[in-house]
Amino acid sequence: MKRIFSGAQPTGGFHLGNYLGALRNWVELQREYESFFCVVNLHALTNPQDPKELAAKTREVARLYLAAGIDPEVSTIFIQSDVPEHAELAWILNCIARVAELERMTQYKDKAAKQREGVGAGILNYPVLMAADILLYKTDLVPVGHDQKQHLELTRDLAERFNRDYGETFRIPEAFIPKVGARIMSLSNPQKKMAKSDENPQSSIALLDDAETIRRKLKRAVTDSGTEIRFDETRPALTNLLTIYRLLTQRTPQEIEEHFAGKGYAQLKGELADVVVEFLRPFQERVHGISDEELERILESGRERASGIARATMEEVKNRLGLHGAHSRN
Ligand code: AQP
Repeated sequence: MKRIFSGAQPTGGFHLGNYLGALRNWVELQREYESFFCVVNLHALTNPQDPKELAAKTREVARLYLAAGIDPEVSTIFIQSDVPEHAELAWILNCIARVAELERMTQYKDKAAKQREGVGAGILNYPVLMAADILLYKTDLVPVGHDQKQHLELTRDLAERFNRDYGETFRIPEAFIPKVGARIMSLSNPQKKMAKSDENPQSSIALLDDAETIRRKLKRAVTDSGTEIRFDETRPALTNLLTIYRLLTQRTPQEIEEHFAGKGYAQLKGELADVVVEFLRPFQERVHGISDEELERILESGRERASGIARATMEEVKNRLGLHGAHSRN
């Protein structure tokens, strides 16, 4: 069975973009692939975190995976820092990565531009840790949103470089980027993607937002000029709202345009709010229905399964590099 690996950071409010761009596809793919879904808490350290909040968010993201439909009987759910091989392989890959190629990453450039007091080295090295996450599991497919495309290309380059220099070790992974929903845009600025790190809470709908907040955010969402409700690339704010509506109702663009013919933005926003609230209600109930004990049991069994594979890959990598510890000489 081929493998998939993906993850999300336990930072900020997990939003509809994360669900529609990534999580939704994990749920669909999990029965066709041996699946590993990680809460990437080491990635979260690239920005300052409150330790208590980070620990709580890490559990919350694991709950969101389960509530979305990740089945722990068929998929492995685990926390990145529980498997130390992620950081170990990241160091090794850092030694074959070039500073110039990391500096070319658009996400690094965007984040570096925003830092006032010097950019943390972790922000530059972020995609190398992501490469380690993926390569440790000899992953075939990585279901992610569009923003991760460039990082996945870097992962492939690092794997190919390692294989060329030290012998065939890593599988070269492919990205799985959905045709629709790979880039859900901010509600307050349709030129920017919906992001957890956005300082404006109005810009995204968090999966744990209550009904009133969702209605208010959608009511205030920016729109474009023009009145006709139709999918139109020249009207990105409207198209973003329609794309969310499309994915949650599973109706075709034609059906949606017919449905909204002669109606205005207020009607669209109101109906979209109903759809989002109805979608999130059972989802939120499931999040709160998972007991702490059950969650810990799932994460522990995930840690064990992930560790077994990660350890075997690291053994192979160390052998390739001549890093033999005392135990491996016996
Ligand atoms: N707007 C989006 N539309 C579609 N997919 C998205 N993803 C993120 N934003 C969108 C995908 O969600 C997965 C988890 O990504 P993440 O944890 O990095 O979330 P984020 O919202 O991107 O978080 P941040 O804190 O705002 O991080 P930065 O600033 O690093 O982007 C991924 O598969 C991602 O593609």
